[in-house]
Amino acid sequence: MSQKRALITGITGQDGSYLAEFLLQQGYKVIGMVRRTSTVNFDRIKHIQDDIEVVQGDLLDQSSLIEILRDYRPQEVYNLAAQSFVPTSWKQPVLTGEFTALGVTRILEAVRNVDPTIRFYQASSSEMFGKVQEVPQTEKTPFYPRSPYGVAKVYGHWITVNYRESYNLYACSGILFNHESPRRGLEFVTHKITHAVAKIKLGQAKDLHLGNLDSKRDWGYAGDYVRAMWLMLQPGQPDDYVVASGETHSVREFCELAFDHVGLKWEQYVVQDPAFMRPAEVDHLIGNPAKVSQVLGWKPSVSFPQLVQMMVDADLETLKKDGA
Ligand code: NAP
Ligand code: F7E
Repeated sequence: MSQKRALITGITGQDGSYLAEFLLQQGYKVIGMVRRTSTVNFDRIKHIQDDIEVVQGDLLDQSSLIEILRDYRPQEVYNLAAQSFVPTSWKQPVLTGEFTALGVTRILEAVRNVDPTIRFYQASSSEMFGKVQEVPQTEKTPFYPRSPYGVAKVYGHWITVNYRESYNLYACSGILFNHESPRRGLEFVTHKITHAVAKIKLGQAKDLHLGNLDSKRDWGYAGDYVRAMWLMLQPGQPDDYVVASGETHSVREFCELAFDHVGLKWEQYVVQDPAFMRPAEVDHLIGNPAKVSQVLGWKPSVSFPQLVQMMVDADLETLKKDGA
């Protein structure tokens, strides 16, 4: 049998790097789409760079998407590229809409025109639930997004469903709750906390400024969540799935565990800073992973405390190496 080919948009991001590793292990040829920048930013994929094919393209540029699909003929496309930081979506709402919303239509159009047998994964988000209408959230919970990012993701979700229903594409929307790792961008709250904990422990920082400590998230490990993306593209029929741990924890609890892990008390270091509060908040997310577990057999392998410890340990190690 010939080798399967998968295209990943957003391969330089957290999830793209884990998904690429996972697909290589499954024997795929992995094609990663990257946008042109004046300096390359391959930090997360440099260890697998020789094993993957990197191609230039941009979600803003329709013809680049069509050309990549024509040249590489993937059987699976994972659309992970997006402007993914929620606060930036208030500062750059139009750009966020272009990447995160309309970008999905551009790539779906490319799929439809070049090869409608391609199986398509859309990276949807629990941010679509926003001001939650139901607890816990399932595939049937109505959306109420609370940021331009959340609104853009709702568009991406529905255009994926619409192309499935209009053109019979094998298109799936994975509604993933927050997933983290040592490769998470430093601006997201989990990595911001673990990085600061490691710096404080090593005497390189004095405090940590955070916004809303009460907001609750359903946090999991990114390495587990990319497996769910692949599982969604394997069955006979496409469908949409919530992927979550089924547990919720506050930002305060995350701080407590992270500081505890290095023998410090979080209250002595964390400063609440209005600069990090959002114009509209998503207060309480908790997903119900029953469908993905029953239909696809997906289960997470890393618990919440293990995730926090993994991230703190990784930051300590990196900072020690950098200092040496
Ligand atoms: P991330 O680390 O921010 O990575 C985003 C990726 O998108 C980067 O590779 C970035 O490239 C690329 N990108 C941005 N704009 C692009 C454009 N116009 N054309 C081509 N590439 C572009 O995000 P992530 O955490 O891996 O998340 C992956 C996807 O899942 C995103 O769509 C995100 O919104 C969604 N999601 C994430 C979570 C989560 O908890 N992580 C949960 C639900 C959904 P550069 O390296 O050039 O910036
Ligand atoms: O915020 C609160 C903040 O930025 C989590 C993205 O991957 O997951 C992510 O979106 C919570 C929020 O992630 C700070 O107000 C407090 O309530 O880590 P975050 P997010 O907004 O949940 C979803 C599923 C995605 O799809 C997104 O792409 O933490 N918080 N203080 C803070 N957040 C940040 N960033 N920084 C703070 O100082």
